Amino acid sequence: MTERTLSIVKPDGVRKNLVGAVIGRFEKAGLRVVGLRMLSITKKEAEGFYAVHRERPFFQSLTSFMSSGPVAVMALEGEGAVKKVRDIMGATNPKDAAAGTIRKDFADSIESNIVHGSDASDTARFEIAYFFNSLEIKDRG
Ligand code: 3AN
Repeated sequence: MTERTLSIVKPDGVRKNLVGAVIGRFEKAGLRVVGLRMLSITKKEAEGFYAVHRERPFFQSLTSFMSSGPVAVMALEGEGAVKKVRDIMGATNPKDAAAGTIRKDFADSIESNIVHGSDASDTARFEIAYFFNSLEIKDRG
């Protein structure tokens, strides 16, 4: 099924000059970039984005990290896009990530793990709408 997902090159990925490398891996896997922006999000905006993790012990640290520098936010479209992106990213903790995944190759820790990808199609709809307006990306209808 053709679907959309949201990915973010996190502040550590931008600091390490990995924006192109991350997008390249997605494109090589057949995903199309349908929305793309550089943003510097505030702590409050990061808290809104990660609201589902509000009660988790790492919430404050995660939202501080996500607002610590610019991020590259993108909407990707393709066959099974949600799972494809998560497979290319690798496990949340780079120590557990499979060889050849973005997190295995580039991430320093479970928090500074280079990249975000939506975990399901409905989450993706919320996350894409959080960062892109209707001038930038249209509903597929
Ligand atoms: P994923 O990004 O692989 O879907 P989630 O949704 O469980 O992982 O977690 C969201 C983000 O929170 C992760 N990308 C990571 O940066 C951070 N995170 C998850 N677990 C931890 C943890 N135990 N300690 C610190 N940060 C964490």
